[in-house]
Amino acid sequence: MPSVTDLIERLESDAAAARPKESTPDVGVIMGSDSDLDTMQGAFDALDALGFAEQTDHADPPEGRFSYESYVVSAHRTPDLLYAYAETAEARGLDVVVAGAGGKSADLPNMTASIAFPLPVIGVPVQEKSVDSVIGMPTGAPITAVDAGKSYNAALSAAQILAREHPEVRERLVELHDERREGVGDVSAALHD
Ligand code: RP5
Repeated sequence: MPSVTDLIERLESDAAAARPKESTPDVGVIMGSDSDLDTMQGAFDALDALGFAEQTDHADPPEGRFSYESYVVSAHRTPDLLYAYAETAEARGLDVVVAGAGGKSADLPNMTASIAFPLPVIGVPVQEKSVDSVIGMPTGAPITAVDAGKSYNAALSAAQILAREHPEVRERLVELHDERREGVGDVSAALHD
């Protein structure tokens, strides 16, 4: 299992490698603790539904054009990892980061947005009590945020950013949207059966 120092070294060497965009992850999903995983699972579900592959080793990218990576990065337990993650995010090829944290000091999304600026960061408050922390950024330090727990929507928003440049992501987003729309019709029809 890699240590925090190993992870930092890997992030830095991936940034220095300047790999072609087709082989780097497009979306980064990070969370403050493994206890956030149940809430952040929605982000993975949305990215999977959109056809993004999980990339675990940047030197060995998965099949398919679009991928995401995931890390647990604690703003308080591993501030050095947070700094390395956010500072290398753009150079490692990411287009957008989805960052979730909970508790009253949910600093990970905000600090990631500050350090990775101008890369867009979408914050997910993991619980109700973390909403104020995640949306409470000062003027000039932007973050986009979803409501507490809405990591699925955060990943869709990340894909919407990518869709501006990639028609295939746009197409899949629209398909998924239509599937959900038809699902509402099916539920209504079932009421009358
Ligand atoms: C935050 O503290 C994490 O994002 C998590 O939501 C919360 C509690 O973390 P654990 O004590 O469960 O690791 O930083």
